[in-house]
Amino acid sequence: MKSKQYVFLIFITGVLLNSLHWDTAFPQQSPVQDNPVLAPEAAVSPVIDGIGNDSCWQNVPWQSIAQVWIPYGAKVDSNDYSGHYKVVWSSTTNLLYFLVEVIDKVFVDGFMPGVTADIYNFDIVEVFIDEDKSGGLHVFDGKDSIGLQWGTNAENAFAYHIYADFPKEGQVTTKCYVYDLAGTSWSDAKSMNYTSHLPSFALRKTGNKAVWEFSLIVYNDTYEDTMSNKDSARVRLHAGKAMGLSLAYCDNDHPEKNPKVRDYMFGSVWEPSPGNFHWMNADYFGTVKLVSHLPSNTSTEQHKH
Ligand SMILES: [Ca+2]
Ligand SMILES: [Ca+2]
Ligand SMILES: [Ca+2]
Ligand SMILES: [Ca+2]
Repeated sequence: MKSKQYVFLIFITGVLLNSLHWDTAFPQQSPVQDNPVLAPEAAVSPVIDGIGNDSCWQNVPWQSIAQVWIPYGAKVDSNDYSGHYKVVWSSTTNLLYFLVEVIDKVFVDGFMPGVTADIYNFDIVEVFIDEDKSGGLHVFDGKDSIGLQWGTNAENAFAYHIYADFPKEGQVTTKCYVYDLAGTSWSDAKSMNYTSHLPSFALRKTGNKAVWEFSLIVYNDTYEDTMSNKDSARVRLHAGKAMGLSLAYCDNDHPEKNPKVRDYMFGSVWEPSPGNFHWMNADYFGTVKLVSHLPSNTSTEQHKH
């Protein structure tokens, strides 16, 4: 009995020392989004104007976009970048709605498809969604070894890269360009224009704060851009539905440099080193669960910012 107690004491001491060591090694753990993120139903859909004063956004907790995926684990000053988001849904419109708020020292735009550097080298928001939460690779409709390395269905999950020119101070833009990669291999890689997947969009800039407000159609993995009836791949949203979901922000603070190269990529969930796996693999996505209402004990504080 005594020796058992002794072993237990050793064990507990080990656990405590280990946790102390953990805190020392990672003194300021960056927050992650809730697991799962609970998305309440919007009784009234938001007005898409880049202002988060709609009733549906009230009392919905912010979800942090604070993990540094590129360069992995880098320390970043909060006035260089900080960002967070909210998500709700509507059974009436059958859409998801996002509100994304970012503080960024310098906003960099000027992206032109096929002309400038790739879209992720500009200040953009990314939404990663895996409708059936299957996880897995989602780069190409690959066969054989390509399929093993890059996936057998590019639409297994979507990596929406959402670009818009920044409007003038205090102004709003409703024009965006949404991109993801598809095709059967790198030699056949296609730049898909998925702008139509966001039926409404607004980006407003005030000082060093930018607010994105937009709706998103949810498609399942049978989606093909060549479909004559894309609605056949559209998912009916309902309370209780769980999906893979993460958000990210690519940050470039150097408008003078050409070609553009992003400084950082931030994500809403943890990724293992060396980071930046979401564009390839839905295994790393977080989870959103659609609910009718948030539980009444949900904090309305911005507890993670
Ligand atoms: Ca609004
Ligand atoms: Ca920045
Ligand atoms: Ca999937
Ligand atoms: Ca920036």
